[in-house]
Amino acid sequence: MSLSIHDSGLRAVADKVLAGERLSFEDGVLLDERADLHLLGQLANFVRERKNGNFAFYNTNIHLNPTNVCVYRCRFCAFRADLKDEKAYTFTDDMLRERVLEGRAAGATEIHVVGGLHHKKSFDWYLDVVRIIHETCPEVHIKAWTPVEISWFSFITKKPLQWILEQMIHAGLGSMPGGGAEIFDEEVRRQICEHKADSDVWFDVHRTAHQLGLRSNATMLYGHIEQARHRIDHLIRLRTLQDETSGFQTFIPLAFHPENTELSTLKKADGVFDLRMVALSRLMLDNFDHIKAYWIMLGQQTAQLALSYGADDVDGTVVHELIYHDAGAKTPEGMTVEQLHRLIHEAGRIPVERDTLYRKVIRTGRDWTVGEPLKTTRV
Ligand code: V47
Ligand code: SF4
Repeated sequence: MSLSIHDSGLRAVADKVLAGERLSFEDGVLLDERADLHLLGQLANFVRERKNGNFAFYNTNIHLNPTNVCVYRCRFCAFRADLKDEKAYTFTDDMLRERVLEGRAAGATEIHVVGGLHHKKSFDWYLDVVRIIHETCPEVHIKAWTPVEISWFSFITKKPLQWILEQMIHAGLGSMPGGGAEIFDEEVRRQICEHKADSDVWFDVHRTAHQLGLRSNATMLYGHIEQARHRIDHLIRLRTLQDETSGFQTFIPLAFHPENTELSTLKKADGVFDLRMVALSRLMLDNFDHIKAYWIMLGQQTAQLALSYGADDVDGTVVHELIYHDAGAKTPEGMTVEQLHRLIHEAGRIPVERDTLYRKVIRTGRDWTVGEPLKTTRV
């Protein structure tokens, strides 16, 4: 690949990428602060195609946020409510069954479950959320709870994280989503979400989950008060745990949406910032197989572009998303498989439906079987 780069520092970093060498913290900060979008995109696309060829993955999924009542008050969150708020809600068992049956009727292979930390609900209630979903549709994969929730369950039961995860697995938990990561830097975290699980706890939960055989995802919330050094530190902390466990599947950079939050005076990240974050993630996370351009958050057009800036996955049909829509996201609340196919084809990529564990889905209408895990080149 021929690149015209005049800055000798950036040239050295680009040479490392092309040679498949790992980037350091300093390399990452240099790229974040000095590389233009075009260079980041060219390098990230090179790595993306080396790992995942021309494929772009999606899944057929549905979201369920069982309650928005939450004891915490993260400053970036527009979703949470106090118990007595007009917008507070909590699902009944019948509502859970109805939601999963609705997903099943639409052919969903996955249900993504996260919510608030409801101080009047016991651990058994949260366990029952998983159990009821699993008993209603055992074939649907349950991707549920962030370390913030798992550590809350540990706090209210006084039981170790491992015990909590084992109970959840027994009830039907299949994997964990990537939320609750925000920014790991302790000072930034103190300013945006002071009381909730700290970064050590976040990593303890994922490490324990990986040791129990669960796969999980990881995220980073960018575009608020953090700076380049915090973003790169965040990515390197994730890369370090991945070296140890290989349990992460996908990384999802998440742009902060300020509307209806305590940080509403901040400006939302623009498309250039979004694409830069997708590309930087691809370049720093050399041991992650997949980078997800979450279309709900990016918008469909930026998600299409992101497929040439390092991303190889667009998430899924995502029916019933609330966290971003409460914070002002203007994207639709869901997309059909046909729309996702069109989005991916128009971006020049080949759509492949995957299940949560990145196995190829072979579909007949609303029913499916899965093939072998899809091959990604580890370089
Ligand atoms: O942890 C909350 C973020 C996350 C806002 O694993 C906000 O496949 C922007 O983790 N503006 C939850 N972001 C969503 C999440 C996720 C999404 C899609 C796929 C997967 C996966 C995981 O959303 C939270 C927080 O970082 N968030 N409020 C907001 N106003
Ligand atoms: Fe609660 Fe999660 Fe919102 Fe924080 S981000 S206030 S933990 S629902």
